[in-house]
Amino acid sequence: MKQCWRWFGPADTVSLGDLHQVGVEGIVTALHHIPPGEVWGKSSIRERIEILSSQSLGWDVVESLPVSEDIKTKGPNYTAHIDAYLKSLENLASFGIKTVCYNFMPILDWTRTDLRARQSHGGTAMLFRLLDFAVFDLFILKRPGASTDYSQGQQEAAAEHYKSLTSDAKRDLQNNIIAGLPGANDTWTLEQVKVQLDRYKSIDASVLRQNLIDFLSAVTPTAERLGMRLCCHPDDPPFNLLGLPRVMSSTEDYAYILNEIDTHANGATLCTGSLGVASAFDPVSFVTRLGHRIHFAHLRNTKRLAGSDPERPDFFEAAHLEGDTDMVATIKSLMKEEARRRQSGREDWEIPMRPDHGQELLWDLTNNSMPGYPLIGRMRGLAELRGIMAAFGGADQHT
Ligand code: DNO
Repeated sequence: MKQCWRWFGPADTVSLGDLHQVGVEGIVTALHHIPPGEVWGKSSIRERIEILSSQSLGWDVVESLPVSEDIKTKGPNYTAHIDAYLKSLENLASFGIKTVCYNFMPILDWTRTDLRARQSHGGTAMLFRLLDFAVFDLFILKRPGASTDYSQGQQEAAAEHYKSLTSDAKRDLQNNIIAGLPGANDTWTLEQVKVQLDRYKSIDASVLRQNLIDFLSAVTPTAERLGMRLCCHPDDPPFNLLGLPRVMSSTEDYAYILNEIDTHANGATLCTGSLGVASAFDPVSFVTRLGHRIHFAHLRNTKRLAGSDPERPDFFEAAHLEGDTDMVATIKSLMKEEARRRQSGREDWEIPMRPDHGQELLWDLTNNSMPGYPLIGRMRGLAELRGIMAAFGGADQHT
């Protein structure tokens, strides 16, 4: 697998030059300053490529070319935003950039309630706790109808918990959830979330799934002609939040979408950390069933905690080899898939991966690292994942 690294552009706290010491082989980045729905112009793309190449690095994966809320909801700017998406794909392809990640989560991208939960080793990890989320939903956002999403017991526990929070803790919780974690398409205020929620009033899972299919029907012919690979990122966490539907939460969800739009240009980002929160998820069977359409892998581990709802478990981001996902088996199956691709002569045999997220460790704790994206924690993750890849001896071993 190609060992890539997510870099957020010139504002990133990690410098590109340092990545050589980490052993990074390729870069995952995006033009985060361009709002969803606008065209990524050639000069902006060229500028980013030049920054990377000045450090002898290339742009392997776009993460993400964001899909706007107007596309997800078929809002008034639908056609203009689809046209902009197509133009951005054309512009990226003109520089040879072929792999493009996106997600189809309504309003919120990845969601955590605590960005820095202290671990027994002294570092920190990110955490999702349904109780905290319920506090936000019921008492901070005060979403109409929210109570139907929580049992009587959960509502009472949330009310108690809310009373115990200081105003700083309430503000932090709100920011963690809606102010946008690194890489999220949008940052929202409470009022804006309410406006967005209104747009989803008549959108249930089947409508959202159809909107995803319509988006893919509109963009994959162009992607196919340009030899590009779109790869949808799963819902994180893989269950509904704020009463909104989520439609890319399981292997079945992927199988359905990949089958509906059955072209190589319509692929998957396998994110073990997102999908692995569901106890039913089996990464090896995901790779066995859908491996030929995996265009990008996020390798990360989560550990479920005893929460209040088995369908919406609490979890924290464990070290890369320590969570519920069997990372050794996952990497082995991905490397077998690479070997199959080589045998069949596929030019895109090598799957770009990145060590997704990391715990904050050592230097990270005092260096303002971005939530989920610290240097040392990710470096530890990459080193461990790389060790597994080396143990399997590269793709040649599997031919
Ligand atoms: C979080 C990321 C996500 C991901 C998007 C893809 O760390 O994995 O924000 O980039 O969902 O569009």
